[in-house]
Formats: sequence, C-alpha cells, structure tokens
Amino acid sequence: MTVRSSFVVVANRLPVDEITTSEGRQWRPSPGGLVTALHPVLAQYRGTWVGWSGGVGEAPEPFDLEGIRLHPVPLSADELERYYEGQSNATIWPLYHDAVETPVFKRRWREAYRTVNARFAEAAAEVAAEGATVWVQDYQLQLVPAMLRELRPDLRIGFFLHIPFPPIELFMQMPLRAEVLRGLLGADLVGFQQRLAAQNFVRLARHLLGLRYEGQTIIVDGRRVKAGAFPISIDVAEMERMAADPQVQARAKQIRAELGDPKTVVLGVDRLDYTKGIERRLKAFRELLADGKLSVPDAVMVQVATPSRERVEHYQALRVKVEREVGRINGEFGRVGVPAVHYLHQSYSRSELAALYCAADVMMVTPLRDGMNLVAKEYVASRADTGGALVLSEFAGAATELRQAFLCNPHDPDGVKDALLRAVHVDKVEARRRMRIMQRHLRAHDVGQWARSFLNELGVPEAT
Ligand code: ADQ
Repeated sequence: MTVRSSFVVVANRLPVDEITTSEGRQWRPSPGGLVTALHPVLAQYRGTWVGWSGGVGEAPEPFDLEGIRLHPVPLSADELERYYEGQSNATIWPLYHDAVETPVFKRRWREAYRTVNARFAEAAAEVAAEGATVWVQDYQLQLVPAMLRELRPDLRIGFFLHIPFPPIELFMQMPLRAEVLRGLLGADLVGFQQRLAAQNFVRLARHLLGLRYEGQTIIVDGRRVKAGAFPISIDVAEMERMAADPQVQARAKQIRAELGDPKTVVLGVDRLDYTKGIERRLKAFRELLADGKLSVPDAVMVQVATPSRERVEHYQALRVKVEREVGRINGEFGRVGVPAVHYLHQSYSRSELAALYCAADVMMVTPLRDGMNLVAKEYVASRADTGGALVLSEFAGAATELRQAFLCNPHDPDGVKDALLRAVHVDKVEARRRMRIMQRHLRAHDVGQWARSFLNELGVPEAT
C-alpha cells in the first residue's frame, strides 16, 4: 500500500547509497547538505523523498530509513545515458554555466528527459497526500512542476535550482526552451541561488512566453508564480564541531608533516568539473613558481579532484588536461620526494576533508561559474581558529556573501595570481579579521535557515 505524505521532496538522487554486506543488499544514508536541511521537515511531516536509487533496471520497493520514507524511481541503462549523462549533464549543465564547454543538443536525449521527468512527476503524484507540499530539486527535473500540477492541481509546488540560471541569450539556444520554462512555471515558487538568476528567469518568461510580471511574480493563466533568491548553505555547527575535533586537528598536523611542513599549503577541493576552474588555478600556481614569486618546498599545492560524471566526454577530456598540467608542473618544479602539486583523484570522508581544510593556509575556489560553491563555505566554517585565507572567484554564488575573501576573476590569469599572492602574504591580524566576518555571516545563514526561508515563502508552517 502506498504511504501518502503531506511533504514530499523530489530529487534526481535518493539520499542513500547501496552497499553489499554479508547480509545482502543494504542502504546506507549518504550525508549531504540537502538531507541535513530537510530532515527536520521530513521527520515532522512523515515526509517522503522521491528519487533514483543509483542502480539501473527495476527500482527497489519503497522503504524507510532514519525516519524518512524513500520512494525509488527506476532508470534504465539507456535513460541513464540519455536523460542523466546526456540532456542533464552534456546539454543543460554546460549551457547554464555560461557555455564554458559547448553544450551538446540531441533529440533522443530530450525525449528521454521528458519521459523520465514524467515518471518522477507520476511518482510524486502517487505519494503526495491531498493538498500536500512538494519540493522539486534541480536541473534534472525542470519539467516536473508543470507535469505534477497537471496530475494534481491540489498540490503546493516549490522548485529550487542549485545551479545558475543563464541569461536569455544563452537559454534561447536550447531546443527544449519553451517546455523547460513552462515546466518551471508549474511551481508556485521557483528558487534560485542568486537574485540575478531570478531576474533572468522573470525576464525570460516575458521574452519567450509574453507573460506579465509584477516585481518577481509572474502571472501564468491567472496563477501567481513567485521567483526569488535563496542562497544555499552548509550545516555550519556540524562543520565547526568536526573541525574542532582533536582527531581532525591531529590529522591536519599530520597532513602538514607529510607534505614536508611547508610554509604555505595551498588547497583546492572540487568535483573534477570544467566549471570549477581547476586548470586556471594550476596555471596560476605554475606561473608564480616560474616567476620565482613562490617556490618549492616552501609552498606546495594539494588538489583534490573528486571523480565525477566519468562517462561524459567533456569530463574525460578535462581529466586528461588537468593531469597533463599537474605532470608539467611537477616535471618542472618538483624535486625527488617533493612534488609541487599533490593531485588526488579520490573521494574522501567528511572528517578527512575537514582535516585538509584545517591544514591549508590558502584555499583556492576559482570556478568559472558556480551556483553557490559549498567548499568555500566549508573552508570558512572549519577555520574557527581564524587561520587561513580564501581565494574566491567572483563567478561563484558564494562571492555575493563572502565579500572578505580574496576575490578574483578566474578568466584573468594575472588577477588569480595576484589574489593568490595576496592571500599567501596577508598578515595574521588582517586574515583573522576577514575570517571572523565571514564566519559570523555563515552562522546566521546556515542550511537550516535556507530550507526554512524557502518553505516559509512557499507557505509551509515551520517545523517544530
Ligand atoms: P557541486 O557542483 O557538486 O554542487 P559544491 O557546492 O562545491 O559543488 O559541493 C561539493 C560538495 O562535495 C561539498 O560539500 C564538498 O565537501 C564535497 N566534496 C568535494 N570533493 C570531495 C571529496 N573528494 N570527497 C568527499 N566530498 C567531496 C551543486 C552546484 C553548487 C551548489 C551545490 C549546492 O554546482 O554551485 O553549491 O550544488 O546547491
């Protein structure tokens, strides 16, 4: 029997990983900001999370885990390739990120996107109670709000886009443009990371569909659809607690020792994605070594690049480029036993990441375009010792809030080099002052506050 909920989250992935143990297949929660933020609401309303479980073929039966009902949606191997790797990650992802890689448009990917979005909408319609609130997440599911409204006009529907929303001229390239826009307009509230993105959306509605708007509210068939900015954040208290853990602190010291106790540890932590500006950052580091402004072993760089979307061509090409650049830098500037760049193409536990943050004198976050960038916020929150300095791209959503970072334009190599040098040489008092202001901001704007402000705007009574 289907359990019906008055609060439903719809996201591409369920917040779980499948593991195989001696007792067979089991599910383990995969901790993430989204599930942390939504857990109180999901628990209070006996909520359901609709999403893909990560495997292809038939979906597992719905199940409960840590007080949340999980409702898996199946994907076939073909759909995984076309809806997820194709339309989501080779068409929409690059297009919405300023086309920093050329978006690929394919008819069969669009068709799969439509089919899979319809399946998610049907699953949400099945589990939502009369008058329930449904919160749809991200670029993989932009058609869901309208499809769901068609099936269930009684629902209150919210949508949040985690990535940027492009200016009209770029959006207009997409063959599925009107359908995607109408899809989003099926929601009562469409949330973005940035005010500029919300403005792009409102203007697009007028440009493409001739819709009238008042302020940030678009009028669609007599309905009012509100657009707004809701910058996402992290679980700040949890990050602070983890970074203060004596084991994490000890591990941070050990990492520095393993790096040869250099004066300056420069760190990058990203999914291996072309939007993250990893190559630009490496290039800036190489040029500073070549100019003699930095030198090994006084300064070393650690670049963690988590494997990501490895079957998508853009990503395969990026890996080759990044690894070639790392090889070049180490070839030119490394010594036996002392590489200039420690490159790690691996995933890490939260506590190891926290230790890396604590070990780094300078954190480099240099995306060419990024909806928010949580790594920047994690670094700031983990430096309660008020050590460290953050170099941050102006093109990350986080730059709107973290104004005391060393901001740079990642397209300008001299600008990146300059910001990095300033961060390396900043005096302790000034560094602390900057960190403290940013930490104060984050404490007042954590991920719980993000979820509450979105849900309040959508008209959901606050979780108690
Ligand atoms: P992402 O593009 O995935 O998110 P980001 O916001 O930086 O980017 O989040 C990455 C997360 O992965 C961070 O929490 C980080 O700690 C973790 N991570 C990175 N490398 C890791 C590793 N090697 N091992 C383990 N964990 C690792 C999208 C948008 C962003 C937006 C978020 C949330 O692209 O702009 O901030 O969604 O809305």
